[in-house]
Amino acid sequence: FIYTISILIFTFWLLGNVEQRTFASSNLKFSPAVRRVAPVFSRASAYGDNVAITDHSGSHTYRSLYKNSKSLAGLITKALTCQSGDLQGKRISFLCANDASYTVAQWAAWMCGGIAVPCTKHPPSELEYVISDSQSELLVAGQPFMDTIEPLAQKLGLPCLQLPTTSSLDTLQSEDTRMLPEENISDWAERPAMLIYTSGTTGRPKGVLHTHSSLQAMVQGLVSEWAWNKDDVILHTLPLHHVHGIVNKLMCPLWVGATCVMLPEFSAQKVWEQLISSKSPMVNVFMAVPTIYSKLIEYYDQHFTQPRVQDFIRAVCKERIRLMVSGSAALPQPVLERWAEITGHVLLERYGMTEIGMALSNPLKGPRVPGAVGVPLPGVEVRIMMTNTTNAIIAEGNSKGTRVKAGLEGKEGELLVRGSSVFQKYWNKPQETADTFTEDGWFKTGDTALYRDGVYWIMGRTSVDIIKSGGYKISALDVERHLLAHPDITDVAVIGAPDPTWGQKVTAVVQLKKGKTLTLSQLKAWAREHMAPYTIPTGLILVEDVPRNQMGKVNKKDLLRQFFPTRSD
Ligand code: MLC
Ligand code: AMP
Repeated sequence: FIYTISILIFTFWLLGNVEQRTFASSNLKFSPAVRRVAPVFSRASAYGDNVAITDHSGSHTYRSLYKNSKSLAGLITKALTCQSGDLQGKRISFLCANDASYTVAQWAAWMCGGIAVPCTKHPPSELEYVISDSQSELLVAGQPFMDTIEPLAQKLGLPCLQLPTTSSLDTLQSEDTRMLPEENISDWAERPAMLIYTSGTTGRPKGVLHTHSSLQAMVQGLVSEWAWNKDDVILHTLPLHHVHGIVNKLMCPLWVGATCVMLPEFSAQKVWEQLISSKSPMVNVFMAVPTIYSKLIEYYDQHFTQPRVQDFIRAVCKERIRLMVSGSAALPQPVLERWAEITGHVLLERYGMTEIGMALSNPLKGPRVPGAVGVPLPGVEVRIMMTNTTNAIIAEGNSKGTRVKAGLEGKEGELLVRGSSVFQKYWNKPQETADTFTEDGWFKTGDTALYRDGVYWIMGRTSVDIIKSGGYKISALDVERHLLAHPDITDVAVIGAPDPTWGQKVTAVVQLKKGKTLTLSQLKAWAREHMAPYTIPTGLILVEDVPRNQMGKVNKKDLLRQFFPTRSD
């Protein structure tokens, strides 16, 4: 008996202490607990009159968000003349400001069983692409966007619903909400929930389909690791068409009954005002992309020059704020260090992606290693694979630990991810979906990573054609496609020039038609009509010839070395 107990204890010890052990042939297995899956709105009744969101129009309780979403859901099912009320799988595109109306539209889409497709203020041609590619059946326009959405709805022959102003969401009335399926749906887990558009290396943006199950896995992983609770108040300043803004900063607080203070857009001044304001609700959680922290530091250095003010800011941030997170792009060490000086907070850096939610995170408690992204979140398995033909596994781990193959310690490879937060598929793109998974179900992130000193490090993208600027992922090839439509451009190569504030700067190396001239401001003015704002080049280099090899390919690494020698090498 003692012998058996000893074997059991030893086995548990081995499972719990897999750090840095040599590879055995079997995989590390992670079996997540069986979860009951239900959308975030189903928890609203438990939080009743707690404030869910404050925005420019005032406060919105959980009760009012729920009621108004239900009314909108009733209007949606009526507009789509759906007898059963269950719009299972139908896509509903919505364009709302960063305020309570966004959540009402999102919850309404889910209450009628549909798929929420969040849109953002892009030029009409780009918006039309998302609406058409997702085959949306109905459009919802928040107050300021009816003029943008209505013409598209007419062009595409789609019904369109207009929301009242955010301060009068309570006036939303639906004749009959009894038909709504939300209370009768029992199969939420595998139901598709949201399509988020993201850039790939090639082609136009792809719709990443998440189910209610994968969304809930993302939310629950973060709620438990970062100790979200109902007393939290988060300041929200991010766009609402990407997982960072949608899941980490909006769904997580609403999941636990906390409060989300929403700013209409990022403004360094407004963020500082909110962070140090003593008006209730007082912010105690903040999350942003590195560019935002850079911009906040810049504002601080310009405006808060008096030592007494600086002491006050540091004291308030230290005392009131419990968590400050950075992600979506690599956090430069000078930013981390300066932020710690200013606020007393060592930013918690984590790593994620539209297709997988958050995968790796530094700890809430315990040492945060500058430049590293920590270890896998609960429910997430990761691998680092050699990218040469051997396809050898360098390291493999989960939240309990990581094993490294002997002799390959510290080697770089492609990061692969598996787990319940991974997306289901790219919308209508079976080949791309198949190509991005290994045969045994690992998602290939396209990021280069290594495992050293007990933590993971992201070393950059495998492809030079993916640019990260301000936390946005941008396809260089998609930008080139747009720029080639410019009447004076004959050839172009787009590269991501290193930039201390933005991470990378979208830079166009352009060959013009004979006798033509082009300035950066002219190019920007032209591009505003056609391109999403953050994809517009902020650097322009005119060349006689875009250098191409015999295969007609541009060597972008060479171009980067040629034009940005000190910074890219
Ligand atoms: C833009 N500008 C640049 C530049 N990029 N100038 C120099 N170099 C660059 N790289 C210029 C613009 O042309 C414009 O000039 C001016 O700067 C302001 O640009 P803006 O875009 O209007 O800036 P701002 O509104 O201040 O927005 C910055 C930002 C925004 C950081 C707040 O980019 C943002 O919200 N980023 C977050 C993206 C995000 O949520 N990503 C998460 C993806 S999910 P002009 O002359 O035109 O005025 C994901 C997974 C995960 O990644 O892990 O989270
Ligand atoms: P997106 O496709 O917009 O969701 O962007 C995901 C990409 O952002 C990842 O594949 C990484 O390249 C990058 N990323 C996210 N977080 C980090 C981080 N902490 N450090 C470095 N890169 C990051």
